[in-house]
Amino acid sequence: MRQIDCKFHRDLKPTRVWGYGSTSPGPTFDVRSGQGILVEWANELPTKHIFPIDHTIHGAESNLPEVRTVVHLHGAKAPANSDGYPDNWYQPGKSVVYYYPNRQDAAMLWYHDHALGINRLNVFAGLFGVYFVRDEVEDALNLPKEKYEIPLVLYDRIFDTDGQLNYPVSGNPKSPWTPEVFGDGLVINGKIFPYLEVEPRKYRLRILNGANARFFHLSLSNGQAFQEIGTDQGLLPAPLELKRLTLAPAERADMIVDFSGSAGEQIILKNDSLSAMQFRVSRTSVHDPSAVPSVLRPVPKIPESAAVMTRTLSLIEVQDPAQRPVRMLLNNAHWDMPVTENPVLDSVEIWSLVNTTDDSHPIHLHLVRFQILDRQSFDAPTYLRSGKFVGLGPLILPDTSEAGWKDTVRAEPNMITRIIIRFEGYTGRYVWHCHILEHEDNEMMRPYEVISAR
Ligand SMILES: [Cu+2]
Repeated sequence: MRQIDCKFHRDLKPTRVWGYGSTSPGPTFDVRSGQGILVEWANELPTKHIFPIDHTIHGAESNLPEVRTVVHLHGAKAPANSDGYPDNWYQPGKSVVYYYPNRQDAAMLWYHDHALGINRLNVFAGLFGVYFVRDEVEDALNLPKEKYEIPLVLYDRIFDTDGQLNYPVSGNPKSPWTPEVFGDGLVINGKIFPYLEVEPRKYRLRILNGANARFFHLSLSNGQAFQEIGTDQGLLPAPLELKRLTLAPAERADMIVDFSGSAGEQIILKNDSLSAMQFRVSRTSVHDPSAVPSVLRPVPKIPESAAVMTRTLSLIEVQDPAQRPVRMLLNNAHWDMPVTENPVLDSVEIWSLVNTTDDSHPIHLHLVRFQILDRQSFDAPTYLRSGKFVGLGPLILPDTSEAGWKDTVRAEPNMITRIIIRFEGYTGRYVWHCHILEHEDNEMMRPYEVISAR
């Protein structure tokens, strides 16, 4: 991890960012399922942070070093001591070696900072990158590959007139935390409004929402559909046609776009009505040997009857007398309170995420993959007052694009969202949290512990 200068746009001065190695996003890992790797994560950052720190936030007190980092590989089935536990941060001049066994299905994972209380600032500074796991099932599909497979990391930033990153503050110098950060500059792979020269054929786009808080709603300017072939934790059972893709922070989508009917055209990837990037399709027709098979990878449903435990977990926003958010909580508990979620290794549980707030919160569990069961509206005021659950309306099945293995789920406002999880892999202390980083840093994160059966 180093402080570096990057050009986000031809017309912007170089911007000071933090990257892994000499880039942000950092280098892209490409590993094989079943072949473990060791990574030494060295913190060579300066000792002064580039953004204002809120010392009133738990874990970011003024007696702690300003610059602290710890790397989490999002979506990895990794041992607890290599998972980047938020308290296991270290200072510039130090490094750790982490072991990633990669004993999991082909998927797009991503690594990013996870230091307690300043994670939103470290990621905003640029500490994130992409990590692909490959396997034989994926190989056999003959999907577009190599230069026809493009990782797209989307995020938003605020730039000042000098081209430097600006992380907004609350206006209270003693407590600069703000509840969500939305940038006016949309960035893809470190560039503002980039273009990509493509051939008139199929491409595989591996899209990651790497933003602190923004949800993306993506479409193509010519009205063409994408074929979605995978989500967070790998391939869907079958390709899915969709014209608009919603991605919450930390969610991934594996998309096929066929440019074969668009030779000589320019197509814009749009976020709502704004332009994100441009594809410039060349005129000369090409031979495209790649395929999108109608059957991809079975995703066997975990039956609800397999669950040995159902946990009801509430999502709470704490407000000040002027109804401004002060912090967010999971089950009314703070980060440093005793562990309350302690699933047994290899057991199945249902987690009911009861969102009493007016925001959608992308909830992420470390270590595991899960399936979304359903959602239902409920009467949140009654629930908050009396703890009584009054359902309003029918059970809503997940979107078809949420049908695969997930590690991040949108807990929609005033809804209960149920997920089913098998706690496979390792015992030990992990975390679950909201992936809106401003929420995560301000108490919307809890430890959980996988315990052994004996
Ligand atoms: Cu949240």
